[in-house]
Amino acid sequence: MAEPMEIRGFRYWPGLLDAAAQAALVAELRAVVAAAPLYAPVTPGGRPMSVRMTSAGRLGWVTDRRGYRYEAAHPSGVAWPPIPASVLALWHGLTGLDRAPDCCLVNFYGEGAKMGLHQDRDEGDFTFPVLSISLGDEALFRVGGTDRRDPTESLWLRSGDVLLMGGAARLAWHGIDRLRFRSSRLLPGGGRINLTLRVVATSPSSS
Ligand code: MD6
Ligand code: FE
Repeated sequence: MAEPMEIRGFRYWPGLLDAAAQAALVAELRAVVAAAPLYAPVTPGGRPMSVRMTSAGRLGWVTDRRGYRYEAAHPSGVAWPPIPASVLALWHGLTGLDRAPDCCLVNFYGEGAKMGLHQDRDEGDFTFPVLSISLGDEALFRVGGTDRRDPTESLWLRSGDVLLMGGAARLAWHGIDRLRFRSSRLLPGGGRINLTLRVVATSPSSS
């Protein structure tokens, strides 16, 4: 595996997935979305998010008026589909962990979508890292420190890029400021997919 770059404690592999691997992953994600359709989430404060969302795995991350949390089923009631094998292989290869992730959160960004600065802290154990895979259009990722007021820096995430947020960076603030819509031809209608793999650790998963 190529040596990663380091950015604010994140490990970063630009272009880790080649065009064929990206296309194969999109095909696997079409099956995920067919089983568990993308939906438009709402924050606990009642604000609609601009990204559409679904999950694969034992647990899915959801948000609605009842709060941010992990659930065993899609809002429609269907079980989340399994995490694609190629995604699990990346997780194990890059993290070196035997433990499988519980959740693969799938975020879809259409034209104009973004994600506010946040920490990922709905999991039970922050000693496990979060692995992020970007597909499709380029997106401006902003990353700071563990304090909301820490200075931030920005980088353009491109299709096939992979980031690992662990150690001191596990609780770093981060977000997506904007997209260069249609900067990639991976998705015929344009847009961006981001996958984040998480260990939720509320109970052991099979690995
Ligand atoms: C995104 N990523 O790239 C949003 N979270 O669309 C995240 O929120 C993220 O890249 C945890 C770890 C890595 C990430
Ligand atoms: Fe995040």
